[in-house]
Amino acid sequence: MVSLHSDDLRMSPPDTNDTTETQLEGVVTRSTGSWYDVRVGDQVIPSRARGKFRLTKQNVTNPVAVGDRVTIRLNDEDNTGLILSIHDRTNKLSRRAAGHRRGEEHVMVSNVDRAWIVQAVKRPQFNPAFVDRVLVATAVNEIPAGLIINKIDLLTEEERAAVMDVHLRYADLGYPVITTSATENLGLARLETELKDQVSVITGPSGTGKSSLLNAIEPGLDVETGEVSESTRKGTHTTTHAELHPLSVGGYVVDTPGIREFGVRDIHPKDLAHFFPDLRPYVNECKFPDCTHDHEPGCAIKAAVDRDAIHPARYESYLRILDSLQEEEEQRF
Ligand SMILES: Nc1nc2c(ncn2[C@@H]2O[C@H](COP(=O)(O)OP(=O)(O)OP(=O)(O)O)[C@@H](O)[C@H]2O)c(=O)[nH]1
Ligand SMILES: [Mg+2]
Ligand SMILES: [Zn+2]
Repeated sequence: MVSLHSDDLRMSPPDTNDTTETQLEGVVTRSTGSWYDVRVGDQVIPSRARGKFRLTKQNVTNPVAVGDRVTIRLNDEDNTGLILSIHDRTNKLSRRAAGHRRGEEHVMVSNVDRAWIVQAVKRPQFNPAFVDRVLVATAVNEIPAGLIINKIDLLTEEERAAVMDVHLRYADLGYPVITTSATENLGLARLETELKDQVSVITGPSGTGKSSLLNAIEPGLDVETGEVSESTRKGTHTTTHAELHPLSVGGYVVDTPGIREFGVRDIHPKDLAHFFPDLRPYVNECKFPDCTHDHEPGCAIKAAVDRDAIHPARYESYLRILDSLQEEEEQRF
């Protein structure tokens, strides 16, 4: 029980008919926009958020994110909660919002130990630019990241070399890479070992098999999965909300909705190369100290690309992200 005169309570909406109040601490496991599932012990308490969160965080589409630790006030009558405060986050994974709130920050998840990027070998087509954008976003937030290459059962002999190339490209950069098939039960023991006792988030384009992988290692979850369209070879956006699931081996995984394009934000263009571990070693060797590694003469990064010390696809990703960040800068000033 908490005194009605505490600062926190004075700021909350007036309650006329209750005299006793229970405050509880929990973790947000699911958010639908206006309601949040908050897990407190073994219980899940549907909760709303205080209006002040929306008012104070104007550039964020979602002031409360899955993974947040929160204090709620329990309404004893209907067993719902009101989120009073969000505890400090250890980290967060954010991207640029799309649609009508374009450019704003969308916090996908907070307080995670590792982020896994899922790509399919095909259906949908492997997208290295997507991988590189998520790797930048995780590097900015100091979240360790790894790559899952799923649907390896679909690989033909001729396609194997190209997948090996991608595998080595990221493994050489120091990222853990796991090849899996959710349907043929390949690589799942390794995946389970990596997820054990960690709080992980799984992200990637729609249809790559994020939810299928979760069901394969934890059948009891019975998460909904959907078909990949025959005509577009893309997923059909089956998972609509991020949700934190417990694993019986220990730990938690956050399944997230498929993303069309992972937009990077909040990086000054001149800092971008620091978040590419393969570009970073050269940044101080360029002729101009403010080199953007794009068009400038005497660029050490371009020289490294020319002698194959940097993979051209990675440099291409760098240039595309640089472009989007410069565009964002121009709009801001
Ligand atoms: N052949 C094959 N198909 C797979 C594999 N994993 C998933 N699929 C299929 O791919 C389709 C999409 O799977 P989902 O798990 O719904 O994909 P998702 O990434 O969760 O998609 P969203 O929720 O829309 O973001 C389903 O038809 C799955 O059966 C795999 O390893 N091999
Ligand atoms: Mg899904
Ligand atoms: Zn340069």
